[in-house]
Amino acid sequence: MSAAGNTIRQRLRSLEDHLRKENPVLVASVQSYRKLDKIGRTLGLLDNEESYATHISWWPMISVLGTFSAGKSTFINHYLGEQLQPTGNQAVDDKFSVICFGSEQHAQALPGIALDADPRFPFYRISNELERVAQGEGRRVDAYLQLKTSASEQLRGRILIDSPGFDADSQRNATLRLTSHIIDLSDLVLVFFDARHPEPGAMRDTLTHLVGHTISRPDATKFMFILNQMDTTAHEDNPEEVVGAWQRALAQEGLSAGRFYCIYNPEVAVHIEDDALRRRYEVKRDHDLENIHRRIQGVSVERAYRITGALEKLAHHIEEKQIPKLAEYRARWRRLVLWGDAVLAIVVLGLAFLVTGWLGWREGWHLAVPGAVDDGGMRSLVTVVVSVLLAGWLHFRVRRLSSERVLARIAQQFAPGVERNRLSNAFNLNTRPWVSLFRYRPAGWNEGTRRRLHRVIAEANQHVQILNDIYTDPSGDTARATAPAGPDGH
Ligand SMILES: Nc1nc2c(ncn2[C@@H]2O[C@H](COP(=O)(O)OP(=O)(O)OP(=O)(O)O)[C@@H](O)[C@H]2O)c(=O)[nH]1
Ligand SMILES: [Mg+2]
Repeated sequence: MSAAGNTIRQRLRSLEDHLRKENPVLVASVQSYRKLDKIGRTLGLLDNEESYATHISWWPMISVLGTFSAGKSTFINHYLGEQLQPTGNQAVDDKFSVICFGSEQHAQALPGIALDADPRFPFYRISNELERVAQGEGRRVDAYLQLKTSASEQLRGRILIDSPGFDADSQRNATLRLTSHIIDLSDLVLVFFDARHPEPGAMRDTLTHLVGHTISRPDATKFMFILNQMDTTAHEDNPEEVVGAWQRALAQEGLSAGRFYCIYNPEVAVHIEDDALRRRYEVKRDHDLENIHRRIQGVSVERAYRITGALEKLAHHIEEKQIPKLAEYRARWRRLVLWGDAVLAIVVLGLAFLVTGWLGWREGWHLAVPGAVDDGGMRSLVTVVVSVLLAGWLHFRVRRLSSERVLARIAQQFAPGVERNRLSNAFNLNTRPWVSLFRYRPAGWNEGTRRRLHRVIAEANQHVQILNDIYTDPSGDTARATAPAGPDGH
């Protein structure tokens, strides 16, 4: 196995070590992913330094997004029970902090490259992605991301992401790309707003990005919209109006019903003099905070099912989408080669016919010359050898050119990205010189491979059953504790 192959093997081993401590149920899933990797490599869909396991997030991920100084970092510190993130009234965070569990008592901060190079994190090779949207930014991954560890028990089995205050107008492309990547991978997204400025009217684009774009997503239920710093509204004549204004601003973006929460941080809140009012605020805050925390706790369960589901989906995708596509490309290639060969054969035979005729005519003329030597046998042998070599060379040229035509078609059908690369690589495996033109199934695909693939699907189903055994509870207690919070009015 190559050095790159060894690296990926080591990485999967460290993923397993990590899961053994964090969530042992998932170790078996890594083994199934390994089996799928082997199948992918046999088919040429995956190269040696790749693993399907590095394309998904193994962590339950909760991201905290929102406007400047809304209290994102303060909320995270409160949840962790430690002052991990800096907070303050000016813009504090200028990069994304990926916060994960580390058993050492002292929190550590590592540069973004630590995330870029480690497949256990959902930012593996993110620098390539950044480079694609903004040239030169891939090398500056440290300017966008950092990794922090905390020994807080609340973090066991999950990753939290703290983000810089979101302002779509001044945001660079790379930051927008990272925000979308984080939203895509997150199991839960908390979107923070500031009750001191409940209608971020000046920030229309920000609202569109954080609210408008989220509504039509298939995973829209993973967003929770939070109005923070509610304590600052207590002195207002009509505090309800603050919440009303906020909800109207969100409604303008299309979000009219859903998951609205109003909270504030007990540690930094301004004191509310009026006892009755304070109690009312506290009751509402505790109720909403409990909902949010419960949802964060439930994310580990959602993640376990997501990983198993992704394994099964990948296996089905190979058999139902990629194999038929490869068979189609092979058939197309074969047709192009046979047509090319046929046209060439006609041209070459025609030429041979003409040359032979001409030689025959000269021969006749030569024989007429007294003293001419009869070397016809030798010449025929040379002619045959040269013709065979020429025909072989031409045939392989035709194969090459035809395969380039098919690769161009793949590029037409698929946007640049993982799927296009996988199909192109697998197709290349099918056109190597020693692969027969008359093999109808894609290279590497046979009864044995099909059986191995079905075994992976069966294993994925077994994993789901194991998860059900662990997480379902006929009495309903666990279900209640992990169910997504329903629409929460005020
Ligand atoms: N009164 C009050 N102040 C709060 C609350 N939450 C946070 N703050 C204060 O608001 C300021 C901003 O808080 P941060 O946690 O730094 O806000 P952030 O959203 O992380 O800010 P950036 O990272 O700069 O975008 C700090 O001074 C906090 O002490 C709250 O619930 N009530
Ligand atoms: Mg912050």
